[in-house]
Amino acid sequence: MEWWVSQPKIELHAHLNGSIRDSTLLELARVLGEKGVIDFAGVEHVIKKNGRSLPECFKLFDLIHVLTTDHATVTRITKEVVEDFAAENVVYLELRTTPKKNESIGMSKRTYMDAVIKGLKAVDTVDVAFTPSQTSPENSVTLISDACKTTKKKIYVRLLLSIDRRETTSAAMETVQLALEMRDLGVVGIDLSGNPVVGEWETYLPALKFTKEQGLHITLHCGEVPNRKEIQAMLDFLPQRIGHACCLEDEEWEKLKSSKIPVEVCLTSNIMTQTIASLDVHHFVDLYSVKHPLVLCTDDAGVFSTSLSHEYSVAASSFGLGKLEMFQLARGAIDFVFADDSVKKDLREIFDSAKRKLGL
Ligand code: 6MZ
Repeated sequence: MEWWVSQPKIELHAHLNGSIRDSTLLELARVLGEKGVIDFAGVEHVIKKNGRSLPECFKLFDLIHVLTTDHATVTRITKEVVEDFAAENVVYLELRTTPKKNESIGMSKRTYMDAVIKGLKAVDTVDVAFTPSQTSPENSVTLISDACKTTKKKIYVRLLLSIDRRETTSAAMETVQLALEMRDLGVVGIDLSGNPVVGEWETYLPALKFTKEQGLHITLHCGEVPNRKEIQAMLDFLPQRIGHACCLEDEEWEKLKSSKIPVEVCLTSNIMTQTIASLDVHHFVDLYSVKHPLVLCTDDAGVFSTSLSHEYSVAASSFGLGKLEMFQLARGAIDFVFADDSVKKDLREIFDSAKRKLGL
């Protein structure tokens, strides 16, 4: 594990509320239990449980949202999640989250996101680099040129706003508008996620088309469950990346390969949710062997008790890959990040310097 921790890594598929430390979730649950809002004894075993089916995961997310959705907690979990990724040498993190509304506590999608940004600014063991703003420089936090001068561990963080599949067309559109408003604050794209058996592709399509027209990047959860019509429509839409791609049939498989759309592969998540029966039949093997662009990711490091270093370790041992091959896999992900070319250039330098230090 030490080796996989020491290697620089890029995380492109991490859901904020799925990446919370268990200890934090238990603490939050205990506090709400004491206030009589929830039954702590009833939820404690749900949080501690290891191994969950896909439907159980979405039930857990509903519970997590009860525990986390106030401004101060959103700020706290954002800070902790970024710190945890930085601590294991993730040098670039694209963190995704679903902006939430909760009128009873005065939360709008915008104030939810402001709380996320506050969490990023609160990270003190790392430098969080936002896109230097052309229009409002006061909004940019630690510019990368400043970060380079420090000796602290540096992590680039960019944000993706998620559309939940339970949302309506207008709610999805609101999220895209918000992403556009927050471009100068590190928001680089839109994700479509949520329970894959809920909702219809046509509902989100107008918002996703608008996203494309506006030049924001798009990644879609695609093929987490079998749904040929939707998978084909998603691939035809040509998003910049897709997540999972577990349940593709031959025809879609060929479409994916010829499209060269990079795939965010989440091994532990796929196995724990029983989306894929076992690692030896995981599509990583096929995609890797034909050099299809792919990146290893955690999905929900908290919910699945994993880390990105663990995902690298699992891939190396399960698929017989060596240290250099794994390093190259991580470095290759630079090409698919949604940040601009100057960030990509800096990441290449970070990886090349680490390669020398690691003796690869
Ligand atoms: C689909 C998932 C997911 O947005 O509240 N999410 N959507 N498939 C998955 N695979 C297991 N894991 C997480 O983070 C939690 C939300 O991310 C989505 C779900 O909508 C979940 O409610 P945020 O920060």
